[in-house]
Amino acid sequence: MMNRRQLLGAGIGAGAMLASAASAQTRFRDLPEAATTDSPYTQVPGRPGTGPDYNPVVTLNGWSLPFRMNGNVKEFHLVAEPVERIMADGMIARLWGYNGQSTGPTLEAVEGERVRIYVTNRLPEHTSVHWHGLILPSGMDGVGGLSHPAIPPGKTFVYEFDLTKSGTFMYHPHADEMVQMAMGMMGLFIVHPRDPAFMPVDRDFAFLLAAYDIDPGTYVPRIMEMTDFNLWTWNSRIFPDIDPLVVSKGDRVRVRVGNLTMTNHPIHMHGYDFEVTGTDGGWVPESARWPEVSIDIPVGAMRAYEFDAVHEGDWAIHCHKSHHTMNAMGHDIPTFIGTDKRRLSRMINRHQPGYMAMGTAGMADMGEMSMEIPDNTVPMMAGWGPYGPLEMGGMFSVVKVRDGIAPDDYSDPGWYENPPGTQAWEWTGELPEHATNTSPATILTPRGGKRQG
Ligand SMILES: [Cu+2]
Repeated sequence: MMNRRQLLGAGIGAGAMLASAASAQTRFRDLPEAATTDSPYTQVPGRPGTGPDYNPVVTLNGWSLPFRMNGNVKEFHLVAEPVERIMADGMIARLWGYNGQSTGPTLEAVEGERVRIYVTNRLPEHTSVHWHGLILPSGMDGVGGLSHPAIPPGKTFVYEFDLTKSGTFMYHPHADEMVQMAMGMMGLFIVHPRDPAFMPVDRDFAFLLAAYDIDPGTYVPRIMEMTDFNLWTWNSRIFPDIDPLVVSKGDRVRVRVGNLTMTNHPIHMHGYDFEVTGTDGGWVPESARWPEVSIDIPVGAMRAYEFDAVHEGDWAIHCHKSHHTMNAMGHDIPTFIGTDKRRLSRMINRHQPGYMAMGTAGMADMGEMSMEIPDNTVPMMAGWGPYGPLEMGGMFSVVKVRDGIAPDDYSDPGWYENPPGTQAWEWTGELPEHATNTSPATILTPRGGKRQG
């Protein structure tokens, strides 16, 4: 069963594949066609029809860039340009990105291949592309002014190098870097192992952590912000509109997470322990792995972790910094917990009948009510589950593990139905007396002790 977004995603995914077929026909032209998409939905790539085989990565709310083989060289065409990104229903961001989207498309190739990447600059200023983590000639490293002159607006540069190792890498500008990354310019570069039997997985997910500061009612990020961001995204997408990670029970699953924000993000997944199997430096040998349930992704780094999907259910996956699972919010609000504002509310209501005192019993009411919000923003807490509001935003999604999902099926299976007797329930009987500890033997500093004297 596909919902609207997956139909859209699938449709445009098929379009991207047509574009790929079309680009194969133009292989003898000078410049490969630059595929583009306006879809913010996950587009599941098909297996490569040409070049060495690999099991493609599924980029959450993203896509993989079509390529063409030119002899033995795999050719891509990246276009740096202004884009509009639908971060969530009701929220558009005017960003800079690649080939129609921010974050940019994922590049996928195979260890040992030679790649030729055409980069066309349609930005109003110069740019460059740095290939984070890849081992390549100094002149291909993409640091504007150091490795080569920056790419002027309107010009196309070519990067060409051999992929000497497999792993998860990233690309981003190294020219006016602070501005261009704050505007959303980044993407993933996946190099698959030459040997398909090396660390195979059934499902291979990838996403980039990206943070923006976009005031409610506006569209362009405040590029000078250094710490106080208000939109914490996975691939420039926020909950409740980050697609779920759909998995069939028994699958071996890899999740690759890259961090191009300015702070660390402890990514926590419920229901499992897992092992970190890769960094942007390479694969982690089995003897050096240990079990985790959260993995901190440092700034400018990537981690890949793996698990066997043996536990059915709906399992939250999120950044464990609780402010990073919120959408646009102010941080300079006083705490009202424990304050009785009833009399104040009555007084204000005489002048402003709609006024409600909020926050006196926590802020969960924010998740349920539909307050009027400015144009082009999203509520701070959002998302409804089968049992009520999820009260989440930002960097949050759900790993959905179900029995018998077809290998290529990533469509949302709906909410998990917990088997009878396996769900927390309300107790309505007598409560046992709760334990207290008033024994003098266990009180280290007795009340009325000597200090008072
Ligand atoms: Cu975070």
